[in-house]
Amino acid sequence: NNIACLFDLDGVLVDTAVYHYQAWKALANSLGFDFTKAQNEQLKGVNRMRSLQLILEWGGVQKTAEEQEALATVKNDNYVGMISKMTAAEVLPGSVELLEALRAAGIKIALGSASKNSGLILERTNLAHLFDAIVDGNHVTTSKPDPEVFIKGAELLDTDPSRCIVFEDAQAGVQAAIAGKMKVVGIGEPENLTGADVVVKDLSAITVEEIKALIN
Ligand code: B16
Ligand code: MG
Repeated sequence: NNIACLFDLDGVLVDTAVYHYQAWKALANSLGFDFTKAQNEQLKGVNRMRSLQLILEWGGVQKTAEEQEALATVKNDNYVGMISKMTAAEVLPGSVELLEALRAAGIKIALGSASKNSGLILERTNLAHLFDAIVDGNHVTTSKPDPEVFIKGAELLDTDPSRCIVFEDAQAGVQAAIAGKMKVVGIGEPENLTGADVVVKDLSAITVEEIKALIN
C-alpha cells in the first residue's frame, strides 16, 4: 500500500524560473519586442519549443522551423550559462527537509520536470541523491498539460497513479497531474493553481502526515 511523490523542479524545488525569464526576455528583446510578467506565467511548466512558439506569437514574429531551432539554442545557451553557476543556496525553503522526511518515511520520490536541463540543476544544487527516479524533458515526447511525465514517474516507482501526489507550481502541471488521475499539491498562489487539492506557499508549509492524508 505504498504511496509516491512526484516533484516538479522549476518553481517547486529550485527557483530557476527567474533564469528562464531573463533568457527568454533577452531573446525577445533581440527580436525587437518584449512580453509581460503575466505572459511569462504561461511559460511555466511548458517545454522549450512550445515556449518559444508562444513568445513568437506574442511578438507577432514568424520564423521557420530551422530558425526556431536556432533561436531555442541561443536561449538555452544563455540559460545554461546562468544555471551553471547555481549553488545549493538556491534550493527553495523546505525542499531538502521534506525530501529527507519522505525518504525516512519510506515514501518513494521521483522528479517530473519539463526541463532538459534537470541533470545539471540537480547536480549544481546537490539534490540528485534524494530521488529514486528522474523523468524530465529528455524522456517525454509531450509537454505538460499532457500527463506523460508524471505517468512515467509513477511507472518507475511502481505505484498506481491514484496513490501518487504531484507537487507543482504551474497551471499546466496541475492539469497534467489531474489528467494523470493523481493528487496535486500546488506551490504558490491559488489563482495560478486551479484544481489543486491543496495550495501551500512553499514546501516548508506541508508535512509528511498531511501528504499521506491526501490519499485515502
Ligand atoms: P528547458 P519544470 C520547466 O521546468 C519550466 O517551468 C519551463 O519554464 C521550461 O520552459 C521547461 O522546464 C523546459 O526547460 O528549456 O530547460 O528544457 O517546471 O517542468 O521543472
Ligand atoms: Mg515548475
